[in-house]
Amino acid sequence: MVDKDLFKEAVDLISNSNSVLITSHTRPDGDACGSVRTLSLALDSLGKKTYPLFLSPLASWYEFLFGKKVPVLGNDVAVDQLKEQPYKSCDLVLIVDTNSYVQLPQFDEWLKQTNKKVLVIDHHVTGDNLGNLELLDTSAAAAGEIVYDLLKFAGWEITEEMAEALFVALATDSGWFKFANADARIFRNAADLIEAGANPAKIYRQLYQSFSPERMKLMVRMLESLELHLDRRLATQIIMRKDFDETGATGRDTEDLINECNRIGSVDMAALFVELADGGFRCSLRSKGKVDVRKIAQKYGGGGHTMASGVNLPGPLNEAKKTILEEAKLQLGN
Ligand SMILES: [Mn+2]
Repeated sequence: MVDKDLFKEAVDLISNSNSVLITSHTRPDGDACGSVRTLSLALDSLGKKTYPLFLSPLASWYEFLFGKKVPVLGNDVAVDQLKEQPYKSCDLVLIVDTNSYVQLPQFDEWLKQTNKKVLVIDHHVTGDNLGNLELLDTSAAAAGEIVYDLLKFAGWEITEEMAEALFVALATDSGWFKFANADARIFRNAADLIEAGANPAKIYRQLYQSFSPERMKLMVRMLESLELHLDRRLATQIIMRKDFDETGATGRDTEDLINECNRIGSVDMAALFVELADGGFRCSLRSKGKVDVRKIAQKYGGGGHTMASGVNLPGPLNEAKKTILEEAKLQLGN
């Protein structure tokens, strides 16, 4: 739990602000989307002007959370436009579900030179201390849990819409309440949110039964690339640019696909390599507990959690794979 004094400071900071820019990490996941949505709604109802902004497009299955499209930096808003209205008059920047520059591509340039107040709400162990004030709780399974704690502390009304968005944050960051972070606290919070109006069956359908055919085809490609190493304890999978071209899927369609091969019993660690436009690879890492994938990601400039991390590696593919294989070997032995 975040210290009560810090919650008080955060409530004061928000209360004293008029216009708030709200953002989260690139490749926004359910926690990022649910937390940004909830904070926007909460601050709207306090009479604040809110400007949610994403740093890359969100996956289609999170769109139902938002009444209207949230602008994406680089697509709808150029970085230079952050110096203009309406962003110019924002007197608070709220960053949720990350505290790292590397997770805020392009936005970081602006952030480094702005003198606006910054409030960070995050549950990651690693961070660059981006905030003037930071609500950090590494025991929270999702940043949405800290947002929920803040709303309860402040006594702000939690509407049905907010309960739904928070439920999405909790459910997705815990793999629908099945990862190791699914503790009693998250189940209690989830129960509260259901009582506040969140509908789990409806949300499940929106999140997990709404694939596009293109995404399904991309998943097939990925599964075909499956290789097992280190006595079948490390699984690697690959998605190349041509897989996107030939299936019609886009980058945002890769979210969550990494978790598929963790269904194999012998697998302790999984790595998914997604080829980037510059020839490098976005490498997502998952562990079932024996490997600390954050250590690996951090060593190469990435970050995340013990059991779920990500890092960008230079190409070619063989070199990127070799790097991960060597690191996995160090921790798994063999
Ligand atoms: Mn999160």
